[in-house]
Amino acid sequence: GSLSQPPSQYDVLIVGAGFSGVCALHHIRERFPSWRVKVLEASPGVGGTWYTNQYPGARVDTESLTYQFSWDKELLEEWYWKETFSTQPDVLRYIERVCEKHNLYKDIQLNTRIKSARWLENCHNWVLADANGSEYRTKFFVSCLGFLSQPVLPLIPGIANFKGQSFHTSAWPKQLDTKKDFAGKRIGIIGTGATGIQTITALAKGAELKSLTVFQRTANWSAPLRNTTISPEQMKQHVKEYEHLFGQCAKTSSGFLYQADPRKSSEVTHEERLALWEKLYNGQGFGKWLGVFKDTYTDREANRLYSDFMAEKIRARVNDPEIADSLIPKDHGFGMRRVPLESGYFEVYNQSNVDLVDLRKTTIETVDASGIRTTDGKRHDLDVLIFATGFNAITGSFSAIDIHGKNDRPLLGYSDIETGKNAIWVDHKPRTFLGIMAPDLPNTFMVLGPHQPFGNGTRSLENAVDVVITMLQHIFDHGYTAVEPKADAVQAWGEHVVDSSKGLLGNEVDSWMTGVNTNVKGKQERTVARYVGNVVEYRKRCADCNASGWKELSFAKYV
Ligand code: NA7
Repeated sequence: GSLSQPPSQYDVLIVGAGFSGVCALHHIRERFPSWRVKVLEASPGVGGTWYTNQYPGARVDTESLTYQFSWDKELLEEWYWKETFSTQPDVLRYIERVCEKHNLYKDIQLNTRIKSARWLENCHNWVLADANGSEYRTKFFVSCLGFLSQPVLPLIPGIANFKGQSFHTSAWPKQLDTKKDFAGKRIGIIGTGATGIQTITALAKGAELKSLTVFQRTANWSAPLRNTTISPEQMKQHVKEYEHLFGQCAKTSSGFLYQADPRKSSEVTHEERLALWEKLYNGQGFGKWLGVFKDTYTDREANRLYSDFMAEKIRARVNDPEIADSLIPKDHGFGMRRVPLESGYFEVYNQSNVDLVDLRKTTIETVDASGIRTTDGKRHDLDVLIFATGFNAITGSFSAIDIHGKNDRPLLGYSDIETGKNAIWVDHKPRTFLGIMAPDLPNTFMVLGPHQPFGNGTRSLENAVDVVITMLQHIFDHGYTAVEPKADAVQAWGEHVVDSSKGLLGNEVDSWMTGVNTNVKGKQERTVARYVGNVVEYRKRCADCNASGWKELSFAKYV
């Protein structure tokens, strides 16, 4: 019915109501009160990642105190975080509260999955269409799609034949009560990334499973989260320290509370190394990833020493030496991939009902109606099969929307297809300016898009939203109707992104962070998909561009 109606007209359309979309909506509304602004969100609720990922054990690995918005002083004073690292329901409750408090829901349209976006050069507008065919016209398009929001199933033969219950972790059935419904069941899970590790631990500890079989392709260096509860008295104290905490995050290279130790591993004695490592290992959160000696992720020998220390920790926690060996990564050193934080993960392999299938020793031959057959001839009969197989990350979020920019140029395409070669990002290789804009995509602004720093997500997205606002303000002040990055600015930013990643050992490892996904077309080769330079410098660069009047952008006026 809506097809025949004229499209609604907006000044700004934001796609996605996760932390990014909510922050963008609030700030754009404050700055431009007369503008027609709307958020379109595919899910039935706000929260993005924190709405979607409702698997057991889902929890934030960043201290909640530094993961929340910094701009609502009142809410900062009111909000009580029960734990240092909050559960998914608690994070979701927080973002819902933000929306209520600021009356944001009135401008958020839920259950609206955008399927296409087309730039109209003749009127300097975007036209977006949702899954029902309704169209929305807007001057500016702000993408807040999230960088881990397109779930991916593994390319394993036969997965459609499985007759038991099966689902991706991000599509965890809402009505499922794992304690009750999984009791006595044989559960299989594929994937041991941050999600797999949280899910495996929660399931093994939280339900009387008949068996839990973990199919692990690449072992990950996981290390203790060491979560604690926060008493109301402690919370009162934290509230007084907010300025200091946010100030500290603003000074570190990735927006967390932690900064590398200024010494090199080779400059200190073995005892001094051990002292720091033990302190970090026994401390909370990402300190053990980020607070290490400064050469840990650039010097192979320094990394080997730290990895050996971590390997010993794993060995000490797992009874069976063979299983321990499988759980210790051999193909990459500690911290070269995103370090999943765990709470008793390694110990679950000491339970008699938990099995590890090391896919480096045997691979999955096929999935059939009743389970998995591996190439060593074994059958693994299962009632439930869970895919903790991750996401088509970063650029992948854009692949669910058919986006066409200037001259009808597609945003994404593939080099093995003639028409795909003309795409703006061929084979998921991003080209951007500051990670905020892309060439031939006028009036489009990305929050947490490719080539942007991620780190502590909320700290990064607040900055990205600020940058978008400064660009919009500039456009508004001059009466422009179209803006896009200049070709040389895109080129220079691309080079800077690559340069700042040089020398990092993490570049030599496949993961979503290096743009690789074995299950996704065009993602077989490594690429620098995110900005891994220092966030402090990134922010300064953005501020400098603004101060000098955005010379990197070209502007037009519709006549
Ligand atoms: P990740 O970190 O991408 O992990 C996906 C896991 O699934 C990883 O262990 C993969 O092994 C495994 N996988 C993927 N495909 C297959 C196939 N075909 N066979 C076997 N195993 C497979 O996703 P997460 O959801 O855990 O975490 C994403 C981010 O969310 C995380 O970093 C946090 O920032 C939050 P592989 O390593 O590719 O060998």
